Amino acid sequence: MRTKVAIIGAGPAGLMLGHLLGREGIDSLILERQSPGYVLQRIRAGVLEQGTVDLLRDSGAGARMLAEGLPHTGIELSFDGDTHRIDLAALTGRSVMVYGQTEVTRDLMALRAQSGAATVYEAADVALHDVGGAPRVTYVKDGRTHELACDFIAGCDGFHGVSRASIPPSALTVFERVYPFGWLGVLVDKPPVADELIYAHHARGFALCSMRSATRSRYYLQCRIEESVEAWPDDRFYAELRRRLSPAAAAALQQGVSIEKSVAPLRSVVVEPLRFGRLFLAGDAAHIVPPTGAKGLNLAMSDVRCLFEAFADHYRGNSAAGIDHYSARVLRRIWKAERFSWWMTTLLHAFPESDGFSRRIQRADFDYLVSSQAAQTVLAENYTGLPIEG
Ligand code: RFL
Ligand code: PHB
Repeated sequence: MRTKVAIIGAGPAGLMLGHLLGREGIDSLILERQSPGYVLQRIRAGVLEQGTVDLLRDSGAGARMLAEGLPHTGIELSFDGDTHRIDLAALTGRSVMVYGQTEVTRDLMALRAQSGAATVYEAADVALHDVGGAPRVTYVKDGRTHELACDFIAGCDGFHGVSRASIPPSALTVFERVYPFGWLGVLVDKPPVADELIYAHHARGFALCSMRSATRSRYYLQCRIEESVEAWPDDRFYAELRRRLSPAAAAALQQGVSIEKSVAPLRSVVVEPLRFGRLFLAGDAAHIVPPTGAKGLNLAMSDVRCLFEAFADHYRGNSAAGIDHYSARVLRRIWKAERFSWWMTTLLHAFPESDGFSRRIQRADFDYLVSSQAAQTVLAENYTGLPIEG
């Protein structure tokens, strides 16, 4: 078997790359370890930047998002109960779209099935070979070993995938920050507490009120890394959430029976460079951001847009420039998103080791933000998404 681009992973990064390549007539094969059902039941991100919305729409993958997604022109920040709205649209002329990662994935899966391009689900033991020369990928499907020869491999297989692990450690530098807490998330079929997202700092820890639709809410609480969901029955979760919100938001909160509950650790990771021979890393395979800035899914999308442009340049004009510059080009933007996600996390969370000095600096950061249009513009520009340069 042979394809031009072997894509490892059918998350949003892999599916979007396959979609963009297919529109350009460049064939690809996607290898995914899990089943389609498993991929679709993972509850993850919920906010799409303007650039992600534009990419989905302009590539013909945005119809349902445009019909069913919720455009948001602002977010609310709350600090020890004091609230302030950041008017994203007035500050930047840009907005965001609330549309779940699950739905983006479902739409891209449907387009790929329609296009006839191949995706092998439940591909076990995926292994990359001869990445520096004539790359091949082997995998086991239905008990048989298959081999796929290709021009390039796109490692879109997330943080625990095989692609990054196939690069010799001596060829990669890993930059990492682990935060001393996680997020406990709940999905519930109740209307959201407010029309817009609420990011709340409280001495007891961060809280986020998000949503998936007018009838489905997504709530998060900062928790210990090793927290177990069993320790958080719904009554305890909602009581804690109410304590961390402003009185008005707490009063509007509708409690329901959670349909999903999970704990995710928070960390910042970037590996450099994002290329090893003919293997390219994109999305969570290349970097992790803490979810506070809502950047993970959006970075995956901007990475694959750049990777697609690099491959398209190569196949159209035999120019290697795009491929040679991919890593440096996307890393500049990745680091800006890392900085923003780290800053939002630092502003809004309660750090176990923090003393009176750092708590007052945090409060001053919030007070400065609400009093300065310049500071709010910085937040709004980053939240709605920075341009792709180069
Ligand atoms: P994904 O979505 O992890 O997809 C990678 C795919 O690769 C497959 N895979 C393999 N396939 C073949 N062979 C192997 N050896 C393989 N190993 C893995 C996996 O099964 C999977 O289908 O990465 P991608 O496409 O780069 O997309 C990135 C986003 O998913 C991610 O950045 C965000 O979801 C991060 N994230 C969140 N971001 C937000 O902005 N807001 C959130 O609320 C939010 N919640 C989350 C998250 C990530 C989580 N993870 C990774 C555990 C919650 C969680 C739990
Ligand atoms: C979500 O809805 O899951 C969500 C929204 C905003 C974030 C993180 C997660 O910053």
